[in-house]
Amino acid sequence: MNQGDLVSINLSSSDVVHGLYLDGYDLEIRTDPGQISELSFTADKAGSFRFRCSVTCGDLHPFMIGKLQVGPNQLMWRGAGLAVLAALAGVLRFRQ
Ligand SMILES: [Cu+2]
Repeated sequence: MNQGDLVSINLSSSDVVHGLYLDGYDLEIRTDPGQISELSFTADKAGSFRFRCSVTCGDLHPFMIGKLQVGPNQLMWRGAGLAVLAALAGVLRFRQ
């Protein structure tokens, strides 16, 4: 996944109430047993963000963790690189 992508999370539970809290983005959803909760957002920050269950749900609660990896916006960097190359080409042409 890259910066600028739309992220859609469907959270479902088959036993008790669970939640999902995403660090860095400060987003949270909860879901009841048998239900599906949906969270959509634009991944506008690049980096590595931890998420965890936000409801104390049982013995395995501390292990309900994960990581969301958002890569840099490659199109933006490619665009910036092309702009630099174009500027250099312009400078070199002026020197001749
Ligand atoms: Cu939990």
